[in-house]
Amino acid sequence: MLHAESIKHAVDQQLPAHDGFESHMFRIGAYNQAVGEDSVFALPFNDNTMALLLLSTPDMFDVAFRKWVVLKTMEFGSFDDVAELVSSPIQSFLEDRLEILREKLQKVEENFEILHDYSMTPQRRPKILMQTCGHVAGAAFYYQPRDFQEEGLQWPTAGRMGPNLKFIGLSLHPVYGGHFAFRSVLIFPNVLIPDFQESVPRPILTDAEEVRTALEKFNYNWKDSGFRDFGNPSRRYSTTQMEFFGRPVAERWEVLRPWVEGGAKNID
Ligand code: B12
Repeated sequence: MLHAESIKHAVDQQLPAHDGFESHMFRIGAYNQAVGEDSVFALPFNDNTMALLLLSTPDMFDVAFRKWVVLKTMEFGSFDDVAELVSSPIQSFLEDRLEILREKLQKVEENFEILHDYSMTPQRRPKILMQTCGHVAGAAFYYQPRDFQEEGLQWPTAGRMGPNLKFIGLSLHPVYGGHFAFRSVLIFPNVLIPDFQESVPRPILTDAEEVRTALEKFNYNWKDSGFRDFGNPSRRYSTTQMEFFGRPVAERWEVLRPWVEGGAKNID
């Protein structure tokens, strides 16, 4: 366990809370049990294998990413040049941070794999289900639609989601409500933690009707970010951040222009 703690410590030093990161430990077996041992989502590691779930809180965007955008603008010469050359800014920012983490981690534990929220198999299936990881690691309570269906209640209403979209579940964080995102999972195949007991996630909402409303907001109106406010979060995304994540990818850079061109009055 000492080795596992020192790995977590190294990760938390590279991705600290003041830069908007959190890490949560769990055993792969706890995840596999939740998704189903025989499910296509089960991960091929020993049950006792150590894993660390990384998530981002409001400060990742509003503090760390913002600094990165300013530095990149200086490096490339202008905001327009960065916007043209970097097509996925959040992904690039995270890759930069994870690259540094990778180097530092080598000194503590050489063997590890990283899966991201966007990692897909060749069949376009997610390699890992982040909301399930969040729940089993005790980081955020995962509200699944099927747990809130009741007899005689036709819910969710059929046909309201777009083509090929499912009515999906929502995770809520005890401090940030929906103002956070899952990012990556680090898996350490050589580190076994059989005695580790995952934290139990704290239920955030108690009323089933409120859960259904939160899930509807998340599935039907996610662009206005209203779903993020369920559970009375004590820290929230800035207006810039909500606007950024509510826009299509191609329009996102424009939201950031005031950070480098607008001066202090545009900072929220
Ligand atoms: C595919 C996907 C999409 C697709 C399709 C969405 C759809 N509506 O159909 C697209 C690209 C459109 C999309 C859009 C968005 N997404 Co999306 N998406 C995903 C992704 C990659 C996979 C989800 C998935 O397919 N799950 C598969 C199903 C089968 O999983 P499941 O229902 O949970 O089933 C498992 C559990 O039930 C488990 N299980 C069984 N029993 C038990 C018991 C317990 C106790 C537990 C814990 C588990 C468990 O076993 C099942 C599998 O065998 C995840 C990231 C990830 N890698 O997980 C993000 C994710 C779900 N999306 C997220 C978000 C925020 C969004 C957007 C709002 C993003 C945006 N700003 O653009 C939008 C709109 C969301 C919406 N409501 O539609 C967040 C949700 C965060 C949260 N707080 O919950 C995630 C987690 C990404 C992240 N980085 O945080 N998304």
